[in-house]
Amino acid sequence: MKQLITVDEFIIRKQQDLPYATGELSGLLRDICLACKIISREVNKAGLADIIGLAGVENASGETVQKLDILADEILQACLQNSGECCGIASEEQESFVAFENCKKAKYVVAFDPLDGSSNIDVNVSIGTIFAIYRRNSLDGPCTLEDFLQDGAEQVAAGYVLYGSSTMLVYTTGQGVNGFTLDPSIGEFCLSHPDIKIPESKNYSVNQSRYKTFPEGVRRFIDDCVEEDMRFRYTGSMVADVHRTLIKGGIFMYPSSPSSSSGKLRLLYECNPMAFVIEQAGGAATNGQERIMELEIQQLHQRTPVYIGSKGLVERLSEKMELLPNF
Ligand code: P6P
Repeated sequence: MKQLITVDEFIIRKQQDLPYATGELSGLLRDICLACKIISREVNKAGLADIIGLAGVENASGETVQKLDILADEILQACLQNSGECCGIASEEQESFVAFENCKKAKYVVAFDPLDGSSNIDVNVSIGTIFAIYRRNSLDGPCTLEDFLQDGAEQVAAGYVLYGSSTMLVYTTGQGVNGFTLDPSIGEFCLSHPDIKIPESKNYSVNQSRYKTFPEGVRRFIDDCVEEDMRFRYTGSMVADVHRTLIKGGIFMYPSSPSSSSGKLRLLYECNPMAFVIEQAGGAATNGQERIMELEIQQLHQRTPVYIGSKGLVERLSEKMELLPNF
């Protein structure tokens, strides 16, 4: 039988490789895993319980919120507040950040999208949780907004949990990318994809229905993808589309448009964490001109165009955009 390594064991082994590690980050990662195991249980029974469907309220981005979004947000906030290693959180589902009065001295803040792709919930398409962990910059006392407005390059850890045909955790602490599959029979994330590297391959993923609204460079790049018979896949769930891009290779794109010059996806809790994972797997992530993880962030829910995936395709896309005018 293949050796079974749980994420807890993996984190402890990795921590032993980091002499300066004092265990707080490891503890925080384990608490995020606990929250996502609970969310996975709720997502997997959603079709059975009367918690599916719209909650009738709007989130900070003005999008109609599904009940599971609220539940996932509450579960993550509760687990992080109880962890003792987190002094505050920022969530897609909450207008402002939340400072944990009971953890004023904790070293880390966490930003997350509790349930990304929620428009897919009632059609049973994969959805996911995305998280980013930063060291706080503020001194002891309640965390501040500036603790969350750090460049993506300052992330100490980031990753996602995909609630798909199986529930999978993928994360990085800056020493490569590893994937863990949840074994529901023992309630453990088990190492299934060690040291993931993104291949170069001819796949592209974009909401083709918005083709006419894309910058000219993006349209020319897509024309080349079609001309070269590249495989096209798009689910409308960022975690599922980026995870497939990580495993199979290719490029995921959410461009700007005349109606949204910054695109749709959020820098803090969607694009930066995904960029950290993809770069650590050997890929690239840009907004068409600049590296995602070097973009200046001024608001919690700030949006950015994003082009992320295999380095070769991201570079080809960026060259097209440099040569051709944008909006
Ligand atoms: P569109 C889901 O609502 C989401 O935030 C991402 O998960 C996904 O990539 C994107 O929006 C899909 O947006 O405009 O293609 O439906």
